[in-house]
Amino acid sequence: LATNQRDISLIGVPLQLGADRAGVELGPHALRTSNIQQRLEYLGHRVHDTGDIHVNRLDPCAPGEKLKYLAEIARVNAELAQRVAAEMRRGHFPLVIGGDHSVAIGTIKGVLQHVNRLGVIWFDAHPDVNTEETTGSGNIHGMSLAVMLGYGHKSLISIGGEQAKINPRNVVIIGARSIDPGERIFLREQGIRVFTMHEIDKYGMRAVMDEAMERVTDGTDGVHLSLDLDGMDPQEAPGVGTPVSGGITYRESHYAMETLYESGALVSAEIVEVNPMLDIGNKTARAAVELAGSVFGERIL
Ligand code: 4U7
Ligand code: MN
Ligand code: MN
Ligand code: MN
Repeated sequence: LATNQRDISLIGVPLQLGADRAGVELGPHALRTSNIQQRLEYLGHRVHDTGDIHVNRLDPCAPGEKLKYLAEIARVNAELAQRVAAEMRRGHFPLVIGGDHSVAIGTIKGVLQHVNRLGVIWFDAHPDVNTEETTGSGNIHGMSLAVMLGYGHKSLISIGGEQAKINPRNVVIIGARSIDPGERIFLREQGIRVFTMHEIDKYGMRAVMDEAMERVTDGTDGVHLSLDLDGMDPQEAPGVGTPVSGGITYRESHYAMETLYESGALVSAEIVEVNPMLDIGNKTARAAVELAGSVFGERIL
């Protein structure tokens, strides 16, 4: 059992407007019915399920739009940032369950109200650093990390104040294998450390996590985990909207989560992009809950 018991606040965000495929809005429900609360309570934590943030249903937006559903995504994330900040104010660990990856904007903006210098682990097949200028899809879930670095539409970067952003030195991306041309330039300009699948193959997850933890804890006051399930291999996590072959294995994923727990530096997390409508036998939701267990101290022995 975990010795370091926490108050964990679950915040559901059934948001799909940032992504193309329907179904990711059912992610919070799938994680709850896969017993995320019970799993964390079994480890000795107190879990407070604060319910879901309301998301409005909208008519399809115009084709070719470069920031699809911007207004509602900004509204939901502004509310999420307030909820996250309020949970941290009462000493709780915010665990946000999505929803598409645009919810990272609200989570991190909320965390930044409490933690000035925040390190970020971005576990993902994609770096999510597109902007209005570089995006091909117009989907905001492919832009959330850029927003956290201060690049993007005003209505997103202004949530929680424009000064609330992260330092590219303290961001690492783990598992990247689908990077758009504009994103490649952005990552290079920002000097962000990207551990592609090539690095994971070459050095192994242990060495990757050693360097990753060093970077995200260097001069920071806490670390945020942004866990996009498409970082895992689609054979082990098929229920995602933008699957990319050749991903992180089940065991490598757990090793990474276990390392985060052991660091004691984690202050917040989100689990995103689980799409039950594309899942096979609830495999992805189950993997997400099992990874959450490892993040909060679950061990084999
Ligand atoms: B996710 C993409 F073009 N880069 O911008 C885009 F490949 O949160 C995918 O990581 C974004 O799942 C994927 O639409 C966003 C695409
Ligand atoms: Mn409490
Ligand atoms: Mn993502
Ligand atoms: Mn992704």
